[in-house]
Order: sequence, then C-alpha cells, then structure tokens
Amino acid sequence: MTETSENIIHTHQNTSYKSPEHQSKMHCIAAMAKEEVKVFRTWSSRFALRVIWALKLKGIEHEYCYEDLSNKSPLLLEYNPIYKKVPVLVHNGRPIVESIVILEYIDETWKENPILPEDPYDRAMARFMAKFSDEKCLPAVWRAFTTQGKEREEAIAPALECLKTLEEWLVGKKYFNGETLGFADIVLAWIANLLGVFEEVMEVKMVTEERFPLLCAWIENLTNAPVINTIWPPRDKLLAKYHALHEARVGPK
Ligand SMILES: N[C@@H](CCC(=O)N[C@@H](CS)C(=O)NCC(=O)O)C(=O)O
Repeated sequence: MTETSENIIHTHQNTSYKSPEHQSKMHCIAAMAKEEVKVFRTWSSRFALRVIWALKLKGIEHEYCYEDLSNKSPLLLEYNPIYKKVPVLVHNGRPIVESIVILEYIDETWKENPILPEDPYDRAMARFMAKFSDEKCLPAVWRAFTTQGKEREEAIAPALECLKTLEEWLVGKKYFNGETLGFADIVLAWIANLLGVFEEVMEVKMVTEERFPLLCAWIENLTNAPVINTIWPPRDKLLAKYHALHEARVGPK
C-alpha cells in the first residue's frame, strides 16, 4: 500500500483535527518538545490511528511524522528496523513499535483516562479482543475484500463468523470494554470506518442492522465519539485508495 505525503511533523494538542495544511511544518529531526511524543504515521493507516486515538483520549500533546511508505524515511527504518512499518511512537527519543504494544505503553505511561479496564479478567478479555481483531477478524475481512467470484463467496462466511463473534461480545454493552470507550474499541475501530469503505468498493454489505444490530449501534456510538471521528481520514480519499487497491488485486469490475 503506497501512500504519499511529506515527511513533516504536526503538533497536536487535545483539540479537534486540523488539516496538515493548517499545521506548522518543520523537519522531524529538528523537533524538540519538553516531553517529546511523536507518532510516525500515514494519512490512512488504521494501525497508526489507534495510537493517535489513545493519545487524544488521554489529552497527550504529540506530533506527527508523516511517512511515504514507498520511500520510507531513514528515521522510520532506524526506529522500526524489524518490521519497517508505521506506527512508531517515539517518547523522549525512545521508539516503541506495533500498535497494540504502543497502546499498552501509552496506558501505562499516562494514567489519566485509562483505556484498559481495571479488573484483570476484563483486561485479559480486552487484550484477547484486540488479538482476535488483528489475527482473525482483519485477515478474514481483508480476504473477502481482495477476492472475487467463488473465492470471495467462500471468504465471506468466515468474515461474517468473526463479525458474529463481535456481535455476541457486545450483548448488554455499549462498548467492548463496557460503558466507556477503551482498548478493544480503539483496536476494533477499523470496523466502524474501513469496513464500510470495503463494503462500498466490493458492493457487498456484510454489516446490516438485521444481522448485527449491536455492532451497528456500536459503530454509531463510535462514529459519534468526537475523539474518534475528528481524526478519521476523509471517506472520499479512502474510497479512492481502496477502489484502486481493489482493482489492482481483483481486476476492473
Ligand atoms: N502489526 C502492525 C501492523 C502495522 C502495519 O501494517 N502498518 C502498515 C501501514 S497500515 C505499514 O507500515 N506498511 C508498510 C510495509 O508493509 O512496508 C501494527 O499493529 O502496528
């Protein structure tokens, strides 16, 4: 997935999203802050968005370093030599990689507005949901999105099965963690945003009110949560990106 943007930083406080054009620009290397919190990201990375949401929820001032994944910066390669991916969180010069690991680091470092539940069992469940998101649900949905014909038909059943599991986890709850938006919601937020884009591109609706009423209500709740919706990438831009990607994978419609 290739994304083009400048390798610039933007300072973000606990305010609503401002387009990069409105942000002051300077080179990452030159950036100095009292407490330095930088996020290496792209404009659309669903993994990087998790980190940004967590920082926003906690009101932590941070800067963005935008990466062009077709021409990764030396700093990204230095900070994440193993995976060479975004996001990377750099806290006072020390890099942390892998979005879920970063979320845990953020929660342990800045105690305000905890994202993981207090109860050890609930914490374990939230971590399990996150694991399920990335190891089962996301690959299943991605497979449905990147296949065609009979292969796609076969891929949709396991994707729906994953979504059914999420529906069951939401019984009696507003969010996956309970009454407040937390760790599992942040990890699963791609469902509230990206899945709808995939569905539109594929022309297949997987999440319907009839099938998954609780998941639809959760999507609505997340969509209305300012901390989340103010930094979702523009839908038309996402649609253009995933239309192109879909065509590259399965050919023109
Ligand atoms: N497991 C990683 C996944 C991160 C990831 O896949 N990032 C993508 C952007 S969405 C990336 O940097 N890709 C660059 C590449 O694969 O070379 C996480 O949770 O942080």
